Amino acid sequence: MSTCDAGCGKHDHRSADPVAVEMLAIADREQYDNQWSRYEKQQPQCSYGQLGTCCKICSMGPCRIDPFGEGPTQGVCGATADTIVARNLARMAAAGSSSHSDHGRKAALLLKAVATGANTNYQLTDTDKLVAVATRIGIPTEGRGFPEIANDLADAAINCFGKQDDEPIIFLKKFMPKKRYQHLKNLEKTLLESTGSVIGLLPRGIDREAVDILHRTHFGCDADPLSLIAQSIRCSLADGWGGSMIATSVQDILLGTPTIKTIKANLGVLEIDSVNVVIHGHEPILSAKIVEMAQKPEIHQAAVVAGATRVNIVGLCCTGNEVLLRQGVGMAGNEAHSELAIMTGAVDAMVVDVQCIYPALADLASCFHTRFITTSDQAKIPGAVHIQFHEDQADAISLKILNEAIAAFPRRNKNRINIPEHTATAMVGFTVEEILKALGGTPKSLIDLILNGTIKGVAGIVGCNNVKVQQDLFHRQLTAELIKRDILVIGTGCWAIGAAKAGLMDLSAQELAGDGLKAVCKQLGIPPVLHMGSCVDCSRMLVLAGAIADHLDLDISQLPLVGSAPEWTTEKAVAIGSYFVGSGIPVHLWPLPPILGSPAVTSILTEGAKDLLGGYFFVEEDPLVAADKMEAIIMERRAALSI
Ligand code: BF8
Repeated sequence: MSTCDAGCGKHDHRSADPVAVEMLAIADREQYDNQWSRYEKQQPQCSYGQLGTCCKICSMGPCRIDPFGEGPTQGVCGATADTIVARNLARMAAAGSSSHSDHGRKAALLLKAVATGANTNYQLTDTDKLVAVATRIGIPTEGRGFPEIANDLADAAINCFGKQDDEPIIFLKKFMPKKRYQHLKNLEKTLLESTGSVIGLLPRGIDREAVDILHRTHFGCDADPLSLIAQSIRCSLADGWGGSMIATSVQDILLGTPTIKTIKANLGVLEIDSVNVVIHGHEPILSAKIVEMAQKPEIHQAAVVAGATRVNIVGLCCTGNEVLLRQGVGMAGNEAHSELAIMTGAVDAMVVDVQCIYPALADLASCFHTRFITTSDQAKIPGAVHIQFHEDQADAISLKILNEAIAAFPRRNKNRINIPEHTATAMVGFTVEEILKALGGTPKSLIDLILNGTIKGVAGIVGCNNVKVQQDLFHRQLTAELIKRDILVIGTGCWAIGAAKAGLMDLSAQELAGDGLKAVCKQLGIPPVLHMGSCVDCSRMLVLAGAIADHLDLDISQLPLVGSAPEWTTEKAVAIGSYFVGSGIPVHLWPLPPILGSPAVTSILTEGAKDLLGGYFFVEEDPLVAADKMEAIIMERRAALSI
């Protein structure tokens, strides 16, 4: 499987990244199992699953509905394709929201421990952000000490997870722009009047909305697609404006708010003479500490004694994004690079926390000297070395992990080392704070540029890699096409890593932008594609959208903003897409979500949502056509605002 389907022999249809192609040639030669080879063995994949019409919620099933009318039209209990698809989608949103939010919970609990002095391994690093977030939430700050403020903020955040009253969670209430909040409140009222039933959209509790989905999708409960989708949106809003917002805000307070910096991206960040430690997963509470501890003289000394020049920490996926933005750590790659990194033979340890970690990494690591180290009781993988992480022993555990990596270094097989040379340069760290700083402190100049048409609008992109799409191809083509059309592109996650690897975050990418965007980027000294962080940092995009909306006294659904999740893979991406839609932003998706087996669900998400929420989903396979559609949405919104 080394050339394209058309047999042109010129490119590898598995990846658009030449570095990955180089590694895949080695994988083919050495017959290393990988996601592409396993995908091939899975063919043909189940079409009921692809359409979303398989139900295995009770033991009378599994039941399946053929949407083309061949066979039964209901499951044993009478569930239709519409019910089954809506329930499956709701469960995806619940799982995705729970992953982000549980991450946020851990950050909030750590903030509490630091504030009370129970944890001395971490500090209140960004007290400006602490005061800013506390003020926004309505916590008094005047004349109070930082630990006291942090304690109240931690309590407010923790309360968002477990409170039992019906009031919307405080983070959403205070961060969501006024008009959007009011719109959702009014919509709840209108839906109650028109349907006679309660259809809630504003989340009451982060945990509660996920549990609500597990309850209502249990055998014999909610069968109504509209009600199920509304709850999916509500649960996802609890993620975006709650769990993820808490994760981002608290991590900034504890670890520092990222600032603009220039880094290197791709497998070339691995160093032949260094102890290479790849940190992979999502929660920077551990990975940021590993980066910090790697600077200790005793660690450097131990590496030298083992025969290495130094310890070189590099990132993968979203925990990589976190330390990339805060600590300037090189980025080895996105999701589809995780196996390729180990195949270089130069990774001495891969240290993982939670989410997006292939269990296959344990087997692959065992073919090399690589120590594959799991650290979370929530992500244990057979075959891995498990070193349990405890926040209150973070320094000591990080040192232990680093010493494992150093011990592995002398066991490298030099004949099996293949580090691709290439890296791209990327300017990263565009938090809302940094964007506003570059623009003179307020969103006004960005708004003026949008109003006068120099920038047509803003596209927020998030996304993974998905073996069904040529790695990074959609990310590269869509992004390049949007900036060419004077659309500023911001985003997070594995999309951001793909864009960085492609050089789209280098200053030289200014030349690829349309005249208006190019001039702005040159004047500000920034690239036309802005890295805002990890997937929980999609909350930064919400804050930016909210700042623009409030400044103009408009609803987000009126702004020339559009979202995309190309190459999406995970349930977390379903949650992100859903909270964008619930926040009033249309979202492009590729590959197809598992909803097409239900005409009702498809119609609600692609059409009904537009009328009710302003945001909606659309699918498009071709990156250039996707760019056309995204531009058309921006132009439609501009026209409605007469700009
Ligand atoms: O957290 S690491 S594969 S899920 S994009 Fe996608 Fe990448 Fe996972 Fe979002 Ni981030």
